[in-house]
Amino acid sequence: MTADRDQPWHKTACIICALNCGLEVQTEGRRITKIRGDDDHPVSKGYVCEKSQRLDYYQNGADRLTSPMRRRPDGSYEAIDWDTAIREIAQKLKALKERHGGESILYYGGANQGSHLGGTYADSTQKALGIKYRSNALAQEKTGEFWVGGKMLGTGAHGDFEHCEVAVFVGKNPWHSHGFARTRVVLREIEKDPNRSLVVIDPRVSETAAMADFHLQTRPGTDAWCLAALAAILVQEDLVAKDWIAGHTTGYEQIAPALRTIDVPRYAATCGVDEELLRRAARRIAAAKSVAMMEDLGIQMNVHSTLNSYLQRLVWLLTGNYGREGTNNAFVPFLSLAKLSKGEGASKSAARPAKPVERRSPVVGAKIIIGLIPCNVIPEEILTDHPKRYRAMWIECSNPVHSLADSQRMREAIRALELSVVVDVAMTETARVADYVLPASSQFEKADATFFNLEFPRNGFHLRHPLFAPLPGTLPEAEIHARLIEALGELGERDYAPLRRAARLGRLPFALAFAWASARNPRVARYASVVLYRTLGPALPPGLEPAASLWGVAQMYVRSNPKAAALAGFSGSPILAGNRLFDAILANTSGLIFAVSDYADSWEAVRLPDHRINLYLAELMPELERIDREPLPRDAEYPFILSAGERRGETMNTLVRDASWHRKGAYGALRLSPADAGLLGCRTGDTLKLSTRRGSAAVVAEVTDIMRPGHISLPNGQGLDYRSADGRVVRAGAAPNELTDVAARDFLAGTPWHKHVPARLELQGEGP
Ligand SMILES: Nc1nc2c(c(=O)[nH]1)N[C@H]1C(S)=C(S)[C@@H](COP(=O)(O)OP(=O)(O)OC[C@H]3O[C@@H](n4cnc5c(=O)[nH]c(N)nc54)[C@H](O)[C@@H]3O)O[C@H]1N2
Ligand SMILES: Nc1nc2c(c(=O)[nH]1)N[C@H]1C(S)=C(S)[C@@H](COP(=O)(O)OP(=O)(O)OC[C@H]3O[C@@H](n4cnc5c(=O)[nH]c(N)nc54)[C@H](O)[C@@H]3O)O[C@H]1N2
Ligand code: SF4
Ligand SMILES: [Mo]
Repeated sequence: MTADRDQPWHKTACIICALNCGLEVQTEGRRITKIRGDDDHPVSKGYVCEKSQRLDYYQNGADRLTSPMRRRPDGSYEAIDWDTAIREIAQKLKALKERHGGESILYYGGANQGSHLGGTYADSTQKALGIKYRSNALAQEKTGEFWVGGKMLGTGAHGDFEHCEVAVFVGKNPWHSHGFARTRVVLREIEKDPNRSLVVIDPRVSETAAMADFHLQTRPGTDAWCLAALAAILVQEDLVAKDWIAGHTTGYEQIAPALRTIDVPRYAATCGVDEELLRRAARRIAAAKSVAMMEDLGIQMNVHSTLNSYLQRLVWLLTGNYGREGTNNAFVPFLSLAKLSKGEGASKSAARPAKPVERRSPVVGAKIIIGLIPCNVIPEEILTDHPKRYRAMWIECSNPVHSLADSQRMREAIRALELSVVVDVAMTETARVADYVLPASSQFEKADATFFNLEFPRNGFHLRHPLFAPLPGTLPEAEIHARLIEALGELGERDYAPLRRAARLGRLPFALAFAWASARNPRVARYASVVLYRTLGPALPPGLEPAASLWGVAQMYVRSNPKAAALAGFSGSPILAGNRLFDAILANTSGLIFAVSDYADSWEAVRLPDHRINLYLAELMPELERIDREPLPRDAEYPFILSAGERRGETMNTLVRDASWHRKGAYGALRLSPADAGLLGCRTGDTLKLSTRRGSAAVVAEVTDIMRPGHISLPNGQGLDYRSADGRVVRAGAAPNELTDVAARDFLAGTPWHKHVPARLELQGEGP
């Protein structure tokens, strides 16, 4: 791709991972032809990784949908028009609600990497249908972490890797997966600086581990022993930050005895890390002026998931690494993902604190965390004759048949529903089992944004303007939800008319009219996002209509965070400040800073008595005691440990479906150690049969010494059934969740053990 000097550059952002780096792109027709980092983006500041170059494979995938589809009894699909689709779906949803209540409908969506505005509109649909149960991808990775963070800190916290003296990554390979601004630049800076250190806990020599000063190369699945040993060394060698603990925390007296009795040499042997290396790492962490620490799927999708999230936090909290530069800090969210997940986006009710009632899923009784049903129990909540089972699912911007554990059961579960609706841009694995498939405009064909805003002390938000008109036949989610709510008879012209007039007069008259209308008309307050879309939307520049819900988010934000908003330049009366913030969001095509805080604010964010951090989680003590007694179980018939779903330079969940964008090495290769390859008699390029208790797949071997013997690793998001331009369906690579099991999950959060799947290998064929 060569840049055309005469062509304009358009501002947008990358939608592949949660960082959403700012981009400038050139286009030709409906294609994105040239891509570079946007230096004006306030967070990414010009940074991009190589994956951003491949976005046109998403925009112009051959299996983009251009018409609503209805499933025929024989499993084939027929195109239908939008009016028919919306009318039939509304009728069926209404009938289900009347017969079984809104609790019989499960909403799934709202947590993908690039598109969250749709979620603000789905909020109105959920209210209209009385939906009570929701889930999304966060409930198969981050809910355990959210639960622990809530109990210990009463807030989320994000590591300040840019300024830390010591960076610690546990089950996280930021070189490929990213996770904080300008990731690779920051990693290289830490690597080069002799006064800073990098600690990585990973069984693989990942790209990040290869840069580390301390690589704790654990046996797969033994992080609980490794982290407990680190915490124990801190206590036993008297390395804890005593004054800080006394001044800022509670529960030390309860957790310290448990850590004091831990047999460090035995734990080191269990996790397979040299005891002296563990001790040196603990001492380095304790001696540092600042430590930033981050966990990810390597421990979250693993045995002891929630316990690991707890022990990981103990390491940085026992050493006093919170609420200062270079440590871990509470960021000010624009709209928190927890609120969006709970259906509290863009509506007035979000201003009220949530009631602290414990909720459970209706069939299995699984703990609901941040409003989400654990993904792993969804099939069990459907495939039953329990009267409270889910009978319908609305699935948006996600591909659960491919991305959730046990694809076979997920397919079966969706087929068992009385109604399933998928909103997607492509004919995905999930769409292929749904009753109705609604084609969405792509993320470059509508205004869109995410609420993955985790920066501190200056937090940024970026509204992306559309690059293209919607592909004919597609609609943005905002329009789909508005039409559905109107078809349900919940909103109409009578609700919109006064507000439309006010919107034409300006933001202040609109704000006053909206406040007046929502006080008098309960439908306006209830369905705020759709009302905003239908009334304020038309007064926005063409193409920005779906940004209308952000007016509500901006108003709520300045009310809940007046100080951070004022420091970012949005001060004064809340209505005016909210209006100014909204207008600034529309005008700043590279994004803007909406929150400025200082480190002391991290303490305000600790929503626990006296703003004290809690170091003792009684609920996890039985687990901590159990690891002291019980070794990790082994499955003799399936001797390998498979990590199903590694992030690589050529993976992007299932956003890009066309495998031909991949250029380097074998697509979908299974990585294994030279020692294991020797025993199997296999070389790179050979085909192996990979089996688990749930399924098997043929995979291409990649023999590499980055793997520990006994540990094998399959990439994430591959094995998609891609319909190419000539109509053929091609599958490249193996779909990881044909091999995983819903029952392998955390006792508390229900998070799956995808990084710890017992597996077997057999040589099937020799490579070229
Ligand atoms: N390129 C690319 N980047 C992405 C994505 C993508 O699809 N492609 N997806 C994004 C998403 S949705 C997410 S959630 C993040 C995930 O980001 P990460 O969690 O960093 O990604 P993974 O590669 O799944 O797992 C991280 C590491 O866990 C290690 N691991 C495996 N078993 C164990 C174990 O027993 N203990 C420990 N300590 N580590 C173990 C693996 O070797 C791997 O290096 O990435 C995001 N970024
Ligand atoms: N075994 C195993 N399974 C895993 C993982 C693993 O490591 N191992 N990782 C897990 C993790 S961390 C995550 S986050 C999940 C991700 O899994 P999902 O949450 O299911 O996300 P994606 O696979 O990215 O699917 C996004 C879908 O949105 C569609 N889409 C794209 N743009 C738009 C749009 O503008 N509108 C609409 N309506 N749809 C759109 C895409 O076509 C795609 O079907 O996968 C999980 N699954
Ligand atoms: S770091 Fe993530 S958002 Fe940024 S360019 Fe790479 S894939 Fe895209
Ligand atoms: Mo994820």
